Amino acid sequence: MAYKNIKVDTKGRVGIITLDRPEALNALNSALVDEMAQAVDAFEADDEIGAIVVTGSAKAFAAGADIKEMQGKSWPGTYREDFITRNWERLASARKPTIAAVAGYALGGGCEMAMMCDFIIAADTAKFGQPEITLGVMPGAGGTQRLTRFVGKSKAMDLCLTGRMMDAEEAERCGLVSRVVAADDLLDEAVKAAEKVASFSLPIAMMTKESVNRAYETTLAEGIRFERRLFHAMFGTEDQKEGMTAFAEKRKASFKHK
Ligand code: CO8
Repeated sequence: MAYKNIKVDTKGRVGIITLDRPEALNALNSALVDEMAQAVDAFEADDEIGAIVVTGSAKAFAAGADIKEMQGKSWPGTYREDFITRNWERLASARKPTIAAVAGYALGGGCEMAMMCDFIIAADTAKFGQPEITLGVMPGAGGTQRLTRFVGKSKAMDLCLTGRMMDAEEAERCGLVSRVVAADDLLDEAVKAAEKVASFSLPIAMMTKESVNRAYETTLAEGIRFERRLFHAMFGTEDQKEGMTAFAEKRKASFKHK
């Protein structure tokens, strides 16, 4: 598949999607969002892939939706074509685990794209923000929703209403990112984490992801019930037998279902 706005690579069982519009700090245009969906489709269908890393450049993960593409748009055209977001949620709906590796700017749609991944590893150079208000609009791809669930109302309101950026340290402190690493090590660290995830049983990792995500969609009692159903079902897998037998035999588990 020939992509124009992203690059796609693999390392072992890790699929790597790199946003690649250096002339525009990886601003997300419609074509890029469509290509992202295609790349996710391809990795999801590939039995050799167990986890996906999404990354950008040293200067920008993505500086937001492409303002020059959006500038002349009008309503109801945006609504009718479901402008830019028609394939947007494909990354969020990936069933295989996904990790965002963020260096530099992750603004607007860039921050929203990172938040669609299962977790974010940030370089110490990362800057997150929802500056849409400075452009006369508001976040349109999860910024008011995912950000609020991840960092709470006060911080989300602060970022969305002032349009200010927060650095990696603040992002880690408020729970938006799982860890901060040196910029030079970002991709290695993200791929290492993805390789670790991909070394486990894939169906177990997928169910774990599904269960954590359920926490954002349901009540605690229903979420606990959902978790328990999956947990009990895992005892029907060979990988549960292998994982627990390997522990008892003091050896490394070799999971069958990758
Ligand atoms: N869109 C289009 N082009 C951009 C964008 C963007 N978001 N960001 C940067 N560029 C371009 C610049 O125009 C410039 O191009 P040129 O060289 O042709 O003039 C080039 O990238 C380099 O940028 P700068 O010269 O501005 O670089 P600086 O280092 O001086 O500044 C900043 C970096 C601070 C990141 C600055 O570029 C900036 O403020 N960018 C815009 C950030 C922003 O407002 N983002 C939010 C966009 S709105 C949005 O994301 C809405 C989301 C709704 C749904 C999204 C679904 C995908």
